[in-house]
Amino acid sequence: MKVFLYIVSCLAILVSNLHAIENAPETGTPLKKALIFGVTGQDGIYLAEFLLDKNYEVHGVKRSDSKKNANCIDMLLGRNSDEKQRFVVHYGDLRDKVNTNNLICTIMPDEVYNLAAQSHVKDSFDVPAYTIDVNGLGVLHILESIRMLNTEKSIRFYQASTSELFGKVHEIPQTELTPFYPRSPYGVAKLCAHWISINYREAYNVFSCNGILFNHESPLRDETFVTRKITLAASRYKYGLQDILYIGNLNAKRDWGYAKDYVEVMWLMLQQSTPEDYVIATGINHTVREFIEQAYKYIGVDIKWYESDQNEYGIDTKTGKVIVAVKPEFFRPTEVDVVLGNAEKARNSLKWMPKTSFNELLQIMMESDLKKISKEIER
Ligand code: NAP
Ligand code: F7E
Repeated sequence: MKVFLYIVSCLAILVSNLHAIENAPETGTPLKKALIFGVTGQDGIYLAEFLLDKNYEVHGVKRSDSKKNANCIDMLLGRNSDEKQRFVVHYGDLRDKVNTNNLICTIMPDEVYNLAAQSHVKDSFDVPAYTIDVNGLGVLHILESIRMLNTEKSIRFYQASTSELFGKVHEIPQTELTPFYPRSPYGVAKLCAHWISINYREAYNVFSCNGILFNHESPLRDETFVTRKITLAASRYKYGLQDILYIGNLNAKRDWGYAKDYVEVMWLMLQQSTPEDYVIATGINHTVREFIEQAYKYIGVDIKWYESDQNEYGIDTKTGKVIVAVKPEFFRPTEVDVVLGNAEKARNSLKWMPKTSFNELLQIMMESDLKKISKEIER
């Protein structure tokens, strides 16, 4: 009986401790340490912010010459107080395995998020070897460090996989079981990363998860990606700073979500009892043409399209002037024509769903860029 009571009281303490951990205040001693490769990127900034809000100690790796999102990095550093260094920036490059190993060895994080990549699909055709070096081999360097340091049990690993793996799609919509057919050096490099992450999970029990994320955008999206290129062009048009938006394939279809919604699910994957791969998407897709029409509609401009393919152009129905024109230089040697994700597994297992609709995303991006351009004019 005594033994039974002892076990019951131990269990009660354990359960109350677990409850305390789950409901731990958002301030106080940090619960966990995260290491983010690619902290200066769109997702890196949002993820760092998200984890700091969860009271993590966040270590971000940036390349020494990176100027990307410098104001956001400063803002995150501003959250440090004298007593608490909860956001720390380290210099690094995924191509340097000594650097990667040293970072993991000295920080000894609980969670590693690999968001670092040469992430421009079109650029990857110009720098294929570099892209494979960073996006493929770079991931191996992280996994090998985790293994060599015998930290398979203590470190959980997130790999930024991508809908670009589906490329020339075998089925619509795409799930975790859809076969891959990448269409660019970027996609091929990410396929290597995807499989090496699965291989280290199966061979060495590394807790590694691939998040197969479909396109996600925000005001922090780099200006060379199509959504941001469009919201900036429409905003400049409104203020008379840009006449024509030169664009590539108008008919490509993407499943666009909001980056802030997507970083939450990266974290959720690493909180599960088993490491798995998940498709993350909204389940709705739009053409580049639709994105342009909606962005210009936001500033009160309707577009009428003329001609087709590489000669296509759009005019402002009020003024009759050309405001969009297709330029062959923005086309890719091989294109991913259409992607559409089915995130049912994430919905059922992680209880995750995107919160932001396509129209809300467009509004967030347009508002931000209109503000940015009007401020630039004031200066
Ligand atoms: P991003 O804005 O282009 O950020 C990429 C990050 O990687 C930057 O911090 C960049 O640092 C860093 N980086 C580049 N080369 C590096 C190297 N050699 N060593 C270390 N760091 C390096 O990309 P994102 O949109 O945030 O995407 C995050 C990750 O998700 C990427 O891996 C991307 O491929 C993947 N992904 C993105 C999407 C999407 O729609 N956004 C969808 C699926 C998957 P610098 O500041 O030095 O350039
Ligand atoms: O292109 C077409 C282009 O460069 C979207 C990365 O985050 O998401 C991103 O890759 C579509 C393509 O993104 C222009 O041909 C037309 O069909 O914005 P994007 P992406 O290639 O889909 C995936 C999931 C990732 O993993 C990547 O890291 O738009 N398009 N005209 C254009 N694209 C660009 N960039 N510029 C144009 O002028």
